[in-house]
Amino acid sequence: MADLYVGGKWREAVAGGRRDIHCPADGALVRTVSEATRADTEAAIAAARSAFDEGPWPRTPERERGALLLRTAEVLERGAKEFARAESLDTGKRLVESEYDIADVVACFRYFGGIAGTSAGRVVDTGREDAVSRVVYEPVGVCGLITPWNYPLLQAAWKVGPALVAGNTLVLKPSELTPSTSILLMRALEDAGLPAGAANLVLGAGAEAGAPLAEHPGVDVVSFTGGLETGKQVMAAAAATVKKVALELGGKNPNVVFADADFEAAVDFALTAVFLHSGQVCSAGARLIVEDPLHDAFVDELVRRARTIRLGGPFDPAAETGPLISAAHRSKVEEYVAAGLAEGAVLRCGGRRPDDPALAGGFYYPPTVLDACRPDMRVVREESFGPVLTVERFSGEDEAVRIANDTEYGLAGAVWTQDAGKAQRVARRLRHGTVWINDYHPYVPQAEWGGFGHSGVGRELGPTGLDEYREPKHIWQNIQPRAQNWFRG
Ligand code: TXE
Repeated sequence: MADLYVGGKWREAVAGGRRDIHCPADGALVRTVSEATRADTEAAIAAARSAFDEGPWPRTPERERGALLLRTAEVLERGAKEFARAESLDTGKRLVESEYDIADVVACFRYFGGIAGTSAGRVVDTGREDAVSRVVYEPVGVCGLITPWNYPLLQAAWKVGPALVAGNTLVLKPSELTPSTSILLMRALEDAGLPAGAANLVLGAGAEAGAPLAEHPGVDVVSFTGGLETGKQVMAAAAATVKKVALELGGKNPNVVFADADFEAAVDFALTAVFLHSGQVCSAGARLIVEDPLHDAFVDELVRRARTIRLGGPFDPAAETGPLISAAHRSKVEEYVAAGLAEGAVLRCGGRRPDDPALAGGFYYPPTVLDACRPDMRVVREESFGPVLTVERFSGEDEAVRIANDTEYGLAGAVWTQDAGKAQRVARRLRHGTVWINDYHPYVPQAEWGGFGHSGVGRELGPTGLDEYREPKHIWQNIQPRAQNWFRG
């Protein structure tokens, strides 16, 4: 099937490569897709370049570009069932989670469609009567958008929405493991009337199909969501052509629970914080940091409930969470658990593959709780990206903040307390891009998302998420030009 989208045409990979996509829940073949090589990505960059330099899209009024995004949101909403099913088959996540994701995708397109034309620039006071000045926004140019496998369509929407509304053209390269919804997204943009070449799609492995988006001089900005090590490679490659770079590289996110927290709610959210989507969430609350007097009762209850979480495939109504994305990823999670135990962590539950034969065909790993952890352990410092919760303990506000900030990452975190003053103080001191108070996970497209430290560069969503795709330009006009005679001769 022709499933690369280049210059408004559906085509196959020039070298004829194909890749099988399997559902991580049971190994079933989902589809076979084209496997792009550098030549395909270069063709897509050329299409995006000419659509930017000569096509109508950058010159289309921003309100009209916004209207196209709103039409796309309609198409997505109408096709939500098909999108959700495709997302679940590729990722193995529960259908209900995919349905939430698609609703979030629709909300994202509506947000960026809705703010189109609302911040056209500003007039600047020159202090002179003979000169006027204003700042306007221009699109950056051709955007290379590289997305991961945990929220395939949502991550694409966070990039494609603002890139298009700002008047850029783009090449999207989704994870090679989860291409299906990106194909559907291109069809939705086509249905909504996007001009040829404004959005292009290549499918395939990172080193072949993705790397040119960071390296190629024809790309002006690369926006990447994925792992820290790949993010560093993308940033280094982008330096050669001084591209703008936006990176979201995950986190090792603290969930801080004070002794005065609402016990039941805090336990409940501590479970969803880390075990939602089997921990394959960049903002997963993988570090539970509990105040001393509460520690024992809290962890006992958490472990009791973690043991009851039911694993299963996307369409199993009894399942509460699904498999990991791949065999390689499950092995990585297992290595982190082993490393934690070797460094002195105490295994409270999970820690080995389930023996239920019904789960044997998928990459399942059970909710795992490691107690008695310290900030210097590898399993606490590095992202396992699996259903693995490490537990640390603290005494008092200052120590809570010190431990929660003792990480190279800084994407998200939470604080649980019924003392509103303490909640606000701690929230301000946490060096993380999102802080929840007495909650975990909610976000809205109106608010910025992104990280401090190694969690990345730049922000997605919110007005700043749009700014990543715009260049401010200062236009100065002297309305009564007269010779200055600075040089007298
Ligand atoms: O990600 P990669 P992987 C973390 C998580 C996970 C780890 C590795 O800890 O265990 O990353 O996962 C493309 N040039 N996150 O290996 O490699 C790749 O094809 C250009 C956190 O799956 O970072 C895919 O499209 N692109 C994260 C995308 O990069 C390249 C979500 C991400 O893949 C490339 C997922 C290259 N040289 C994993 N190499 C989050 N921030 O939410 C690969 N890619």
